[in-house]
Amino acid sequence: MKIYHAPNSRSVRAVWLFEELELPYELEIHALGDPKMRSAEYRAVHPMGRVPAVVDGDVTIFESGAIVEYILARHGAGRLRPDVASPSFPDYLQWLHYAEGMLMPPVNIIFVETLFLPEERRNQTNVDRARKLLGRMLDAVEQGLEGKEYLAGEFSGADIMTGHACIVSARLGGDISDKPNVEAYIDRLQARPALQKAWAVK
Ligand SMILES: N[C@@H](CCC(=O)N[C@@H](CS)C(=O)NCC(=O)O)C(=O)O
Repeated sequence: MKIYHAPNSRSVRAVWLFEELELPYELEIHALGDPKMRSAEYRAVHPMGRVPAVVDGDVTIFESGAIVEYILARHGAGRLRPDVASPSFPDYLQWLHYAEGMLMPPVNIIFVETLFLPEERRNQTNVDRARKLLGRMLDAVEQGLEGKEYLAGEFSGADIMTGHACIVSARLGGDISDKPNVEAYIDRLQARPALQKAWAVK
């Protein structure tokens, strides 16, 4: 299988997933902002010219959450997701989708307003509002982790999605000083060899 990846982007989630599952993969590495990501050739893989995308034989799939669900369903052999009948299955699904649904929208605003835009076009009001919202979104993760090491009990695809979003949130100045569960969770995830390998791909 092939992963379309850009270092320090959401495609770390796909590489992390393959590493956790010890599945073989080849990489096509892009640099964020490289015009090649908007080429007709790459848009045939991902119509928005983004990462991650995965090619598996005649299947091409994009959206990190969909990639996690697809790989676990077709190649996971029951690993990294609870059985549908398990009491933790709803938690698994909920937290798998929480990353892109709730955490990443304010993270995107903070990224654009603090790093992407030239200084003269940045708007501090938008940053402050997004950081406040992100804090509230992370409160739910704090509660979701109460009494647990991982969001669905055992480590799962939900942690690859929402765990990665928590790490990025903290890096972009989301305040986790009042969120000890999230802080410890981030440390626990960062200690996983599979994530360390995924961060190291350049
Ligand atoms: N919801 C999508 C977001 C994909 C996305 O926006 N990826 C960013 C990297 S984090 C990207 O490829 N940006 C390149 C660009 O906009 O040119 C997912 O989870 O896969």
